[in-house]
Amino acid sequence: VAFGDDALNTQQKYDVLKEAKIFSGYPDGSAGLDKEMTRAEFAKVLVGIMGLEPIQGKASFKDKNYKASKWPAPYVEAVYSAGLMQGKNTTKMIFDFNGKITVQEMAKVLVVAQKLEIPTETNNNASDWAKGYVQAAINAGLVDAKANPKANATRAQLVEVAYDIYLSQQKPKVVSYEVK
Ligand code: 6LA
Repeated sequence: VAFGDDALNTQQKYDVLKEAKIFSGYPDGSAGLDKEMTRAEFAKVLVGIMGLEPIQGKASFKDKNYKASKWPAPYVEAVYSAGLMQGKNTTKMIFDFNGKITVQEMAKVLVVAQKLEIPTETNNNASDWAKGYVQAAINAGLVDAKANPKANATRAQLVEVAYDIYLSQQKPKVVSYEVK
């Protein structure tokens, strides 16, 4: 792992992300690592770590109470437009922005964001659509093989994944150029 990242525990990774204004934390100052997050909250985190621009004035989804004027929409629209999240039903256009994000959904976002290779062999209890994503995340050491993929993700699990994506975005890009 680059930069000795493994030296940081989850709280320290959270502190880095909080300093970068990606997580806000709770009014009492706690990280709430045992708590869960909604899909909209995670979309907001993703916008921060991927450096996306929130998209104003648009509401692509038909979820009840999903409106361009409400806070989740610009973040949901940004991750949708970037191809990081597509929602739960692309025919009915349901995002489920108030639903809790699960471990397998988190794994999919991680794999898409990091462009991880999806293995052909899987050995996990995820839903069919998620088996490859979860296996890729397990193989990359970013999801515990013992975690229940269908369970809601904890903020601790989300911090680990968010930090990994955040770091990969901070690394200098390799620029190739031709010398004539
Ligand atoms: C439309 C579809 O097949 N959605 C899948 C899956 O791709 C979705 O992944 C994420 C991370 C998302 O992109 O929003 O969470 C919800 C998942 O829903 C799945 O269908 C139930």
